[in-house]
Amino acid sequence: MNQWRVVSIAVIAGALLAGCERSDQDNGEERSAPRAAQASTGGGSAAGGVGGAADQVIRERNLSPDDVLAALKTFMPSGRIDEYIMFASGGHSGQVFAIGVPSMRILKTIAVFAPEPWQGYGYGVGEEILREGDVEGVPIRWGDTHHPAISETNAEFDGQFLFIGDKANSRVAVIDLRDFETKQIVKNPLAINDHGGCFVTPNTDYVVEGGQYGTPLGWDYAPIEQYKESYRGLVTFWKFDRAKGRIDKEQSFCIELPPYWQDLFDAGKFESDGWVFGNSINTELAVGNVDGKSPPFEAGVSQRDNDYLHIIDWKKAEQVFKAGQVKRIKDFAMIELKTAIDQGILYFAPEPKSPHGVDVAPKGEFIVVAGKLDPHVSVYSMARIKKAIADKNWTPDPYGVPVLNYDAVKEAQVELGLGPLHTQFDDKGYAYTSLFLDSAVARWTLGGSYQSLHKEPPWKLVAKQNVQYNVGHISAAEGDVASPDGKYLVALNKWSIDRFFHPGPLYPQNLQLIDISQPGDKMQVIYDMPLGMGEPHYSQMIKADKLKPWSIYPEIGWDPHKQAVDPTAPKAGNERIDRQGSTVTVYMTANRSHFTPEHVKVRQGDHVIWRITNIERSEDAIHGFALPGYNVNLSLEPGETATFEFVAKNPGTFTWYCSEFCSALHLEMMGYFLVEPTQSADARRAETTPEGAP
Ligand code: RUQ
Ligand code: CUA
Repeated sequence: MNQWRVVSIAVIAGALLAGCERSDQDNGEERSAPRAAQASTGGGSAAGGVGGAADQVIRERNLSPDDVLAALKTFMPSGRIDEYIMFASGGHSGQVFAIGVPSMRILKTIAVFAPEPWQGYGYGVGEEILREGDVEGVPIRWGDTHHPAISETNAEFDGQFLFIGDKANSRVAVIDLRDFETKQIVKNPLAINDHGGCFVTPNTDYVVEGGQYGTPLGWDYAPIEQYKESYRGLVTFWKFDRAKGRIDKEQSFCIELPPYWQDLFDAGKFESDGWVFGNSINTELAVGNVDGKSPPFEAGVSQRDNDYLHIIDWKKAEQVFKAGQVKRIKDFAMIELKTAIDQGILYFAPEPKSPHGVDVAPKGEFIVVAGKLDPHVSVYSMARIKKAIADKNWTPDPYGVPVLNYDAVKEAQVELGLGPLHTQFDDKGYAYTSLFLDSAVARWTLGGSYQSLHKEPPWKLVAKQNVQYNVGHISAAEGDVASPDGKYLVALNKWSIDRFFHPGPLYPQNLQLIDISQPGDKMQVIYDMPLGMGEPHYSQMIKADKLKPWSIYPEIGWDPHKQAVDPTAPKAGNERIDRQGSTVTVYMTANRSHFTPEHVKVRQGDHVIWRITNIERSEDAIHGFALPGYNVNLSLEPGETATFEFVAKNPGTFTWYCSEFCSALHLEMMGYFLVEPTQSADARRAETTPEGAP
């Protein structure tokens, strides 16, 4: 055993030497056989004479020095834990992924808006959470998860909660990071879909959900010809109750906005604390080609040279809401546009043509908006914004919103390349912006107090790193909080042509890990991670040791929905079956390797309430509970109790079993659910056979 360990370490050490020595001179070249030879250690190396073994692998696999270095930077020996955890939205999979960095190993899919059988979410339990997100009685069982937000304390990630928005249906979900499970879904009562959610204020007082396409508020009908008058934009402030771990709808409010298409949002901090910022498109109020003469959306929405950065004083808005100066729509508090203008809550600043992405710098003094159709990022200064407001240096837009003078609020414009979208920050005074059309990540310098952190002149492009391909968001290690770590950046690429074996015409996404630890023009792609499980849209990356997840639930009989012990949960010794009229309640426990009781007998038509507690206290001793014919599958983590109910509609002999391979006698972990018919088989068949059928 030991001998093998020594050898493998020596091989790696040899390869490291080979890779490190030559990686600089080979940066960015095409891979070739001669380079592979060059990358080798050249026979007996310093690494105890095993360089030859490394050489052989390097040659056989045709690896360049950069390849070897990348492998060494990302390889995680068995048993070692990743330094960062990245929470990536799952796009239209409706879920969230937890991914270890730098290994890029997927640790968990967190079921949020879509049922997930292996987590027992939506198959007997979890349905009450999914139902909270239904729209007017229509079950919605998917989501388009876009922007995850880790809870913050003093503008730093605190690792307690994760919020995720569903763009498709304008919903926000709360995930508790003690057990990595979804606890709540709230449906926005006014907006039918959104985009700029979720972003948290620096102490997670509010989870901000920015709108997207203009609609009549409250999902009402209005003809598209009345767009200007009847359609509106929106931003919602969901109040988060940290003690309860829930959004408090009663303490939440929204602000009516002109029917521009609000896009991304970010919360201010420190100098800009108390403010949120959102970019917008379609200040043209384009409605598509409704009349046979107007331009289609893609052209109509991009006609003007400027759209508006939305600058919102949420602390003032909170006071106005608390003073009751709101209108209620669908029993939800809304600050009307006129109130927002009169009370000095809402301001605009021009931003170049159809921008995208708004990101607040670590100390909160600068706000960066990317050009999308313009090769620049525009940097606004909070001090200048405050001065322009004090000086009333504005002209009103058609809805009466003050538009601040661009030159008065602009700090800098930095030319980066084609299709700038989203910006992240590091510890070296650099900002990073994704360039969708260039398929690159631009590194550029911040000015102001960040100037002392780097050698280059301020507000200048420093380097571009190519990525494969069409990058949307980027995510740096703690890259959008008060003290970013630098080190790693992940490019969330939309296209992966020529990178992987393609499993049919639906290609995986390509998440590329970039080493950003070295200053200047040294950046390196060190890992390509195919993800064939949805379209990760945005992610946040937190230091792993800030997370304090449970390994088992704190007590036996724990109800994860309440995050408290349920005193009525089944326990060892009190397992039983109670009958009251036609209601049968099962109190069951699960332990390696049996369910108690082993037989449950009911009559057809009985209402069955089935309760199960996993009474294990060992880490990872999970049991499943699969009940065929009734669409039930649970995942019971150590200590967890779960309850599901159904009407035993169909008689028969059903064999339930444990669906998690828990022990040597896992196959024996089963039981019988016997539903005695109340009618003869012929009578039942007659009832269920459609008329006219043979
Ligand atoms: S924004 S298109 Cu995150 Cu780039 Cu949704
Ligand atoms: Cu319990 Cu398998």
